[in-house]
Amino acid sequence: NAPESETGLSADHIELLHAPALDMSADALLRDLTHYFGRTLGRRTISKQQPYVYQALTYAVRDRLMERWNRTNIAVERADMRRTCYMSLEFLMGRLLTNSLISLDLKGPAVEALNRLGLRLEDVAEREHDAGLGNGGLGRLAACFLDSCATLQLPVIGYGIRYQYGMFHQRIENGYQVEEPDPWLRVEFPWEIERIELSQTVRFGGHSEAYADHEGKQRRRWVHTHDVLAIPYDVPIPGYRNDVVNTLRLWSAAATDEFDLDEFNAGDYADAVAAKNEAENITMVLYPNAATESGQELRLRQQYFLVSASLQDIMRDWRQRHGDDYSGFAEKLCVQLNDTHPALAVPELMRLLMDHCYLSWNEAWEITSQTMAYTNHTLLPEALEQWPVAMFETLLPRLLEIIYEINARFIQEISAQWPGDNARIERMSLISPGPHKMVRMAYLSIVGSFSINGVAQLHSYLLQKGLFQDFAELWPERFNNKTNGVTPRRWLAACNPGLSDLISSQIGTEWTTDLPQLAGLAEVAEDPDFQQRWRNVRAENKQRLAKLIETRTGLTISPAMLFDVQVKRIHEYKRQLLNLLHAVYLYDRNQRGQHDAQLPRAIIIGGKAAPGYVMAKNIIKAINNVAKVINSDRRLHDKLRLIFLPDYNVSAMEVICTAADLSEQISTAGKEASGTGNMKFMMNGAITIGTLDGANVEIREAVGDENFFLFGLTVEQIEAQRATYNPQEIIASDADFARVISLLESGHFNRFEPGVFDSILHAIRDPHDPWMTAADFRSFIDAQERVAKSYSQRDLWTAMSIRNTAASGTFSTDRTIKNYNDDIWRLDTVTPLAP
Ligand code: B1H
Repeated sequence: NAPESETGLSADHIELLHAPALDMSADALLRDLTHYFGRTLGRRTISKQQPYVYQALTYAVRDRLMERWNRTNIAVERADMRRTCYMSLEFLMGRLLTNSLISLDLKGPAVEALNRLGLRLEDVAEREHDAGLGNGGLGRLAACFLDSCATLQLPVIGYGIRYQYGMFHQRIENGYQVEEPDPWLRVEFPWEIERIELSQTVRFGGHSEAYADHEGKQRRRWVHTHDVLAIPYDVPIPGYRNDVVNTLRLWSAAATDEFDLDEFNAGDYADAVAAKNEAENITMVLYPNAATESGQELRLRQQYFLVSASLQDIMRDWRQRHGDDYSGFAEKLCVQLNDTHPALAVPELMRLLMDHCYLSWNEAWEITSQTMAYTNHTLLPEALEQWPVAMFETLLPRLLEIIYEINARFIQEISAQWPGDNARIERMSLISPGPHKMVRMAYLSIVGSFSINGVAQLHSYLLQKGLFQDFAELWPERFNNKTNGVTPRRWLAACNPGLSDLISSQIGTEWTTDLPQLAGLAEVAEDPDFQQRWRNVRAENKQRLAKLIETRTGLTISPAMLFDVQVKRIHEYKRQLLNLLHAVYLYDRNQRGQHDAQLPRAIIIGGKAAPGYVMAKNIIKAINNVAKVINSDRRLHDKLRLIFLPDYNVSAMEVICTAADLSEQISTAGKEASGTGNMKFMMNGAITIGTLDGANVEIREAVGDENFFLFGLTVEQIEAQRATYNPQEIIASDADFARVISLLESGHFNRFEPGVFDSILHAIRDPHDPWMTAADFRSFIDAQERVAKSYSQRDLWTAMSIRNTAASGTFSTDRTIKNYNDDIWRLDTVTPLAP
């Protein structure tokens, strides 16, 4: 028996709760900041370039999060609340300081504290590196979800990987993309708390064998494995002014303390230690593929590492509260799989329940398939993950056995329902046929989940009609839609303070947590005074973006121009090429003195290409070449500019989305699952030019056709015209299009670089072009002419802009998360313990 402490608690388990809650005033913040700056960080002098004031302020803010974090966790634990684990290989968090200050209602005090040091919050916040642990939409969605879960008081924990190197930085050299590493942890990341006491061991390799337990029961175990240590780092996720602080738990790989004794005894001590380095490689780098280029064994290791460490963490927590009774597991826990990247959670939970907890197959399967839920994010067949069976055999032999067993039982189920339908079995099998057998991760996810959702109405519909048709026929009740959103805290309140204040002056401040209230702005859409104030704010924002562009490219643009913006990953289906064709078209008309082309316009394009995606890199080169010619033509200076903005990321978007007039959402219909940039632009008052694809469909419905520039073929038309698609003929029969193509062919944009446009021209003219760029050219040009006409009517454009913001209320992740919770998670809300 442990001795009684003075507090009367047993000494081996004292909960050391904080003394009085910390002061939230500017004075207290300044005192703490000074303490951390001088005493903890050991710095004496403040300089603009250093990160130390930022770090000291972050420590002070973190202290204030910490007490709320504890009080949230205690409340969840005491009530043994049902929880959701959001499992994702990507969390694209961006910067955290401003967001945390706003959530804690500490922005005013922070501004004041810094003012007393002669500093501005914007400058200090700029010192923070983006946490770039994601590629694009999928990773940023996960980050927005965490914000909304905390704001809605839902006990949701994010599980991810703490990559040493995040998304690469992009430089442009002679028009080409050059990748540079992002060693974001080089300067300490002050938001994380290492929790080495919660480390887990993850196994790889070895083999699976049968054995008899002490009762003589036949069991299986995984032996002779190479083990890797998983160390968790927790990041606090504050809700908006509600004292809730949730957790993002990121795993980092390290070598275990054990040595290979054979090598050790052979005297190769140093080699034995050095070999341990390999373990750390697992979490070294984020794979920069927006649409999978799969097959890399290290990527499979990452996926299993995340899944196994997280599920073991969940099991440890479970045993603490429930011992060996797993009967209520699925009632207390939901695991949401962010695409198929963590799909190994299905066989891994089976393994843990059977091999470690000694449950039967049926018991384990009941729990697993009632716990997992799967979100699909893409219809592109090339992005559907498959892993070679051969890779499983060497890397994850025990999991492969379990996958085979899941498949065998699943095929029995199909045979029972469709006797003799072998074609169906082959179509639906978790293992693809052929000499190089593959595990189909999407099918594994579907079979192992009670809910399967797409990310926009159209996308979910197409999933059920196409890609997953067989499964939707078998289990229609499992399929549902959850249209994406974005968090209005980061994507309006924090990034656009000018517009936020204007909005609040009109409709009050509740919109930050009840975004549909923005609808109240429609009333003043035509009010001249409000319109003027709206334009003033936007003009300031455009100035800010112009400055960013000047810093990054040296090019100056006038805020009087129409800011026509397309920022997103570079991919053929997103059709940056179509945008480029329009730029060349405008250039050509300007050269010929055509009057309708005189609307001053700055076309701004930004985005990264996957390093191995040659075509995407060629598109970047082409944009830069055309830009160079346009931008060096003095006569065009105030009329047309084309800008490629390098190193597009979350914090760039925080500037860009507040300043765009026109939002380019021009993917081939049926290819963009949802899009979320489209929502950020709309919320901040940009008007969309777009196809009927992804969430554009819902955006247009919400704002009305008269406030949206629609163009292009529909999904049905695309599919109907594909067989007879003849781009050469389309080009030949359209004089403007023909001029654009011949200008690109002429060498005008690549005088001393023959051939750099060849692959692009070939793709546009290819009758098998999957993206059918030529098919939408004329319709796009016409829509752009409507844009120009509307923009030249100042008041009309302002009204359209206000109406877009007013109609964006449904695109908050608060709404998305409520949908997830109502239909899938069914969590109660947590009230943090009172201080
Ligand atoms: C989306 C991805 C993705 N869909 C593979 N799929 C990856 C696929 O590293 N990989 O292997 C990474 C990401 N990302 C995007 O998800 C969709 O294209 C968008 O339309 C959608 O808005 C977003 C969020 O749902």
